[in-house]
Amino acid sequence: MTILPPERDPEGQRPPATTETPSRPHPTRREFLRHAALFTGTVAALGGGLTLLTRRPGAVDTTPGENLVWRPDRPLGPYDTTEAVTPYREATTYNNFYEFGLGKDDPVRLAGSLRTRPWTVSIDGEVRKPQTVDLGTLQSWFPLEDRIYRMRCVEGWSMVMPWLGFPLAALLRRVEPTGQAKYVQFTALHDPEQFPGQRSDVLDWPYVEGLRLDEAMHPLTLMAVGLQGRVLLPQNGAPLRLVVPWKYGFKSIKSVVRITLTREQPRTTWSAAAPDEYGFYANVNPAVDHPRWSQASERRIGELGRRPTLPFNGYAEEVAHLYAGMDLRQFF
Ligand SMILES: Nc1nc2c(c(=O)[nH]1)N[C@H]1C(S)=C(S)[C@@H](COP(=O)(O)O)O[C@H]1N2
Ligand SMILES: [Mo]
Repeated sequence: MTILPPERDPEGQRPPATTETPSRPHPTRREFLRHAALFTGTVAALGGGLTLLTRRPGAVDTTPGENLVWRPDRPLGPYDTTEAVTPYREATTYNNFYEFGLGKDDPVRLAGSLRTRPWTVSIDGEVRKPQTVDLGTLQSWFPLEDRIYRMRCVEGWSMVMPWLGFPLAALLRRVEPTGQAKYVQFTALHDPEQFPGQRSDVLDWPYVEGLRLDEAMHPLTLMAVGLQGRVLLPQNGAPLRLVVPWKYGFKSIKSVVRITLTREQPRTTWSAAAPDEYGFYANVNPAVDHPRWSQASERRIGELGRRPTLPFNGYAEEVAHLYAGMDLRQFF
């Protein structure tokens, strides 16, 4: 398979990350949000060449991530998309992970500073069996499943990601939510030694996200430990990240260290940072524009041009019932 070099900043005409000198004062949150508006949006179609996408990534090599047990030729499951998988190189070099910085290539450049082993995850709050477990132990509880999902960033680009992971529902059942549990909060690692981006205050660290319990229990909701047959790389949220494919990408929190079941709707990083722009639900909805840009279409990384965005990112049949009677326009 031919893999073209990663596109440089296809979403905007931001200068290369090297011009962001560390001596520059940290942008305030307002500045950052304004910048984000400039970086995203209209010039998407200029990026990229025509990348030849294969239906299946084919042979799995062992670098840079270790192999996981993966069967690229397995029959497709009910939740898999048959759309072309985004080349591994693109999926691992064009990332949003503000703990490493704001640039799309900051995560891959700086990923070496994250130590993903040993790693422990605490599960607490409204559960009968709260516990803190080593990731290896946690993983040994569940068989890994292979899911090929669409991923749609609120910035207007998307990818197709073959994840390896286990349903969050399996983990939640194991810790036995109490009758009071209504929501799940996820917390990412907070360690400025390992995450250079946390030395600036562009966001309130740690990054936190949340789901309603029924969303968390939905079979589509995955805790991923691998991507395209390899152990998850730091830039994709190693060693454990949430994947909620019908919601904008920012809900799929990376490098999770804590899962807390709560009675009240938990705080989430982006809705707290800009409540007029990002909501708790954040379901992909082409009919509701972000205040500063349209959500009607998206650019699939590796493709030319734009394609229409689908309600619930194409998973309406699976998840629309979760929101029956709710005002879909509130979702920002
Ligand atoms: N902890 C953490 N998780 C995060 C982010 C982040 O900055 N920090 N960015 C989010 C956003 S905006 C997107 S689009 C996806 C990107 O996932 P990917 O880089 O694996 O494609 O991760 C999400 N998870
Ligand atoms: Mo995103």
